Amino acid sequence: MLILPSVSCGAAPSQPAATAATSAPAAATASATPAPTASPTPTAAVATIEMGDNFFDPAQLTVKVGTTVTWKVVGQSTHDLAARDGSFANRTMSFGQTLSFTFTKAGRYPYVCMQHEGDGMVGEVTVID
Ligand SMILES: [Cu+2]
Repeated sequence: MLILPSVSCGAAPSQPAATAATSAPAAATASATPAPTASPTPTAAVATIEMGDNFFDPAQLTVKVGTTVTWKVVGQSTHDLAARDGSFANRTMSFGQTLSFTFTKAGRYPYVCMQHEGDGMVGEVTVID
């Protein structure tokens, strides 16, 4: 339904007729900026370890120094993380929650889910130069 304003010859002589038409926001945002969209930075190394219900996937992972590893809970249970050397840890995490840790030193980093260590929910990240 369309209702047209039926004010043909109103009693308002001071109508700002077409003055507001010049300040319309033009489409100036479409300037051709050559954004470097197709250049995935190869320096930011990342890896993901999924935390299922009572296992890490992958349980064994080898990364290079400087890699940021993100653990993500994909199971329905809650889980936690604890590196045996204490370099990273997180309390109870539920579905979708993550913990990221950047490894800056080479070495082996065994870790566990403290709740399910007895069920074999253990993993290890090996960091190489
Ligand atoms: Cu767990």
